[in-house]
Amino acid sequence: MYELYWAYDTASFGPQAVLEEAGLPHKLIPVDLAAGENYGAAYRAISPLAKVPAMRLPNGAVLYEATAIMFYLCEEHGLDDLMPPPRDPQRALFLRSLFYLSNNVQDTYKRFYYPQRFSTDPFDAPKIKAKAVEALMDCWQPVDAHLNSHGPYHLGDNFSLADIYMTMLVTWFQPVEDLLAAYPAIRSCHEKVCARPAIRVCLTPPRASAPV
Ligand SMILES: N[C@@H](CCC(=O)N[C@@H](CS)C(=O)NCC(=O)O)C(=O)O
Repeated sequence: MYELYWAYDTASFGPQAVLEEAGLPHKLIPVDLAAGENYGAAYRAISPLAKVPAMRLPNGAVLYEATAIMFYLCEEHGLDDLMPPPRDPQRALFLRSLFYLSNNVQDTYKRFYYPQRFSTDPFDAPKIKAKAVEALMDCWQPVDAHLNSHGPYHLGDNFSLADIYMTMLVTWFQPVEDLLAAYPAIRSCHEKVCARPAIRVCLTPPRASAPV
């Protein structure tokens, strides 16, 4: 059974969505980011940079990096519908879309969510965040253009990892309606992805613990 170190509304969405889509047995292990649990020694031994997701394989090995985990699951379980295999005609544009999302769009969110990490002066944070919003709007433009010409999904009629990754990153935009209003092809793809039962599981917030 896979053990996914996970927090709601984070990069653990991507691996969780692949596990759910493929119906692979797994256990979610919540990591309390708000309480700083990720910075404790126990979690650092799992993920040296103190990030979620991380995933323990049945053989005990631990993977981190959302894209790597998603790739691994697709390869290991032959999920060719989610990830075109080498020499598939759709493979090249698939790789472009997925790595554009993870290397550019996802990376730009760091400036929005962790502005204090980008300056020695805490008073710079509002300006860093404001600039990050501008950069995000620019980053999303090629995604919308691609979906507009190749959609409704990144691979035309075929739903794939790239769409999962896109929806994960769309949900991080605040307010999300500003992004969706500017980019109709992203909205159309995002709505299709969100309607999938497996994705709905991943979008559902965890229930608060019962009071003790
Ligand atoms: N490149 C990593 C990024 C992971 C990442 O930044 N995770 C965030 C949540 S979305 C996190 O754990 N942040 C905690 C922190 O940086 O303190 C991946 O894609 O897995």
